[in-house]
Amino acid sequence: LVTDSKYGFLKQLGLTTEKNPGLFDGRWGGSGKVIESVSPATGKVIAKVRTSTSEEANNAIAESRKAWNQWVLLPAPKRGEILRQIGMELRNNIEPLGRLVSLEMGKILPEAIGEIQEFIDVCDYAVGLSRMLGGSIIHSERKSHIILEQWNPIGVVGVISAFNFPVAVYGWNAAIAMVCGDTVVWKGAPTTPLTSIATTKIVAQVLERNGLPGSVASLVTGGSDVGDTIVNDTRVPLVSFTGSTEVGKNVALKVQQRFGKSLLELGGNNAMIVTPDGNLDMAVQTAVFSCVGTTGQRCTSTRRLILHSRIKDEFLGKLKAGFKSILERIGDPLDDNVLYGPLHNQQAVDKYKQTIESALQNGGKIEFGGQQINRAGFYVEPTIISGLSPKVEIVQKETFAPIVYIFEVDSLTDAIALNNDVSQGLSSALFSTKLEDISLWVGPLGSDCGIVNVNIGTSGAEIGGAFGGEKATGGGRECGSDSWKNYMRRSTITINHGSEITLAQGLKFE
Ligand code: UN1
Repeated sequence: LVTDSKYGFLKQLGLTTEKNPGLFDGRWGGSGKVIESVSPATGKVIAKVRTSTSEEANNAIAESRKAWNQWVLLPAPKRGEILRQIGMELRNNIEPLGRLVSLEMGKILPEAIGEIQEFIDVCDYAVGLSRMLGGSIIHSERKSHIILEQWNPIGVVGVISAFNFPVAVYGWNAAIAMVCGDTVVWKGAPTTPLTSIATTKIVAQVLERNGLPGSVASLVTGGSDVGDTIVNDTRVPLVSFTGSTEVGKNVALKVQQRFGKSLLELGGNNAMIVTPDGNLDMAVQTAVFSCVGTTGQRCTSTRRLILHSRIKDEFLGKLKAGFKSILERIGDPLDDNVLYGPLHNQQAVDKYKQTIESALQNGGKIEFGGQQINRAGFYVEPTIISGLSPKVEIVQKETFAPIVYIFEVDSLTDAIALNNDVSQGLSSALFSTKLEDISLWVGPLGSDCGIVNVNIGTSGAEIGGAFGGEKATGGGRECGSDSWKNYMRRSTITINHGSEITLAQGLKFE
């Protein structure tokens, strides 16, 4: 672990210079291979972490299942009280944990802090939910019968999350799963192991202080072999996976093979439509954040801008000015005043470059950016590309980088058709103040995405709504609304409180 005095927050989070075990199953350990955590801002190693073997992951599932026997018996409001304490502990650690996310993932500090806030918000949500996990009572067709619906905890939930939101996505899943009476085995991204360790320490400490097994929130670290252990294990009835469509599809198929359930948050290819009736300045301001915020590495980042021909030139001019102002705010994501940090790793830089090259080969015009930035770490310029056919491969697929494609249309119907003409269906946004436009956009012939915004960008969702998308995004919904139902199993209960047996459908069997 780096010992630079600038990184004092690592010690505050209980990370030591001695050993950094990446396995927690009630005890810290791990005997898998050692991986390096690299700072995206410098390209230098921050720490070495020992991963878990598949066998150890297997054992973590067993420990988590054992812990379930105790956890599931706590009444839901008591589980809510534990989530309240986790939320408090996160509040106490918001600054150091935010700094760690910024150091290890590479997003700017305010966004990293925002991500911890997202976990805190979902803890608060879970506290409320703990007294509202209601079922329904249904009228029976039979005399002296009653039908009830009870939602029961499902068991061990496997959470496999990505590097770009190394705390929040775990938080959404863990807080809701735990309040529903499930235990969790988490595999974070192999490139953000310190964040996973520090977050698990915070959660486990609260559990243990309350006399509960820390393995209610277990952690495994490693590559796809460790992930596969979770995916293939029948003791894990639900696997929540966040990552690429390609990997997610395999996860879904494997989980389905054993009749498990999967909750998928896969790729997005999010578009923002700007009409002549939208507020152009608001649209530009939000487009800058949606395109280049988190250096274009949110699943919800804007990848396509669909502009009405009447405002296209004006919008593009203003957007370029916005991007230009970002260039002056590039720097170390931990430093004040920086708005734009590096990509996560070299692989991301390579993909960025390949995409730019392919854009040029396909007749695209670079309106802004397009180059790697000459400094240490993984920095690239925020980029605007026009002149591509919407059908070309790079436009159809998600590149996790700050690249946005411009398209021009003459009507909202054409814009909606373009919006929907990709395989993914996560987020979408419309800028308009016309009631007809907005109604069309949010209705059956409008956006086919899970997130359908009006006069805000494609990214930056709150936790209160259900988060997720359709089509190749995987169909999962996490966080707010009734997403909790994914983490429980439904029991349909018919009770006969009379003194005769009657059959449904009026059937006589005598
Ligand atoms: C993700 O990129 O995986 O809506 C999640 C947003 C954030 C979450 C993004 N609240 O942009």
